[in-house]
Amino acid sequence: MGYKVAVVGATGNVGREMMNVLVERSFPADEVFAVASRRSLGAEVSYGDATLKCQDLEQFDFSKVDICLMSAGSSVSKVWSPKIGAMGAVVIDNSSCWRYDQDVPLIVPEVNADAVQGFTKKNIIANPNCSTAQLVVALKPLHDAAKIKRVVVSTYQSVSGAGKDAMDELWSQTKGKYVPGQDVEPNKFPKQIAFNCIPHIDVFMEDGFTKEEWKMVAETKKMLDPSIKLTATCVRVPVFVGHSESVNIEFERPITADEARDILRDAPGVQVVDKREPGGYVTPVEAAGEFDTFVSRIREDATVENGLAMWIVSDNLLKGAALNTVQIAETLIGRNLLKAAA
Ligand code: 11C
Repeated sequence: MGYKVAVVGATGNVGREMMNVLVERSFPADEVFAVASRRSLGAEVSYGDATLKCQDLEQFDFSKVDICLMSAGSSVSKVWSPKIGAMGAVVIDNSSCWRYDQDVPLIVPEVNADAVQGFTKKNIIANPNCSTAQLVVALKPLHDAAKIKRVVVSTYQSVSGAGKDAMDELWSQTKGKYVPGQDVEPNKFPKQIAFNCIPHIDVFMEDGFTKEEWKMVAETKKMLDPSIKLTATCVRVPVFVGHSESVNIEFERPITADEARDILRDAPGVQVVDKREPGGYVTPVEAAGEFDTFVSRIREDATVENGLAMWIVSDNLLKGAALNTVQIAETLIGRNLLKAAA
């Protein structure tokens, strides 16, 4: 017997990808429900060959589902995840609302699958921020091998991380640059995104870092090791899908670029593409639509002791969101932690 699954926020970028990933991975679902706010009532989303009509979040009976994949933003999750959890469904939430709650596990299955057991306190499991998910997938096997002391990361994040309207803004603003009188003013972004880069994602914090940068620190510590020091600069770039990261890592023990390449080749969820020639690396265009995280440009960084530099790219809507959420559900099933309702 399979599971009954609700996807909340089904009409968003991530919600639609959740539907696709459930199908692509042959998730053992008997029934899948598309749920969204009243605004999207009646909207249709694809689930394989089927078309599902969105049901109203306020009216939906969550007691009939086993798992709720939630991608409706923090304010919706704050109200609804505890209610849905109390009705017996396990909520796997893609927002930042529950990630830092000590009673809620924050999970990337390749990194800390064992921590998933802690979900029973609230019946909620958190999915990390997209830029952290792809980073820790690559850091974990290297940390196991040579113990990471410090990480310096600069991100090049695609506009899909900011939602469908943000993708539309990049598209129309880019076209508008070529058509006299059709200039599109910044709206979703604080500055022009077409043909530009913006060193600002999420809100500013008191210390001058942005919340996106803070999330990378807090989430890496929670999932991988609180002793790791990490500093981030997060930048929005005019790319539709796929986040890229330039990463410098300082280890406690020596590790060569060749050793790191071999370790990463064996790591789950990672592909190494690292030919030292033109095009011998992965860019976001190639990573889009792929489940794996790609690591390229691995080299020794002689400016610090035991240093490595690398380039990490992944589909932010997949490993950074929908795929990881479904993998968490698969982890629960694989460990017999999820019971299908009769
Ligand atoms: C972005 N990383 O690219 C963000 C999107 O905390 O889940 C995801 C925000 C989050 O804008």
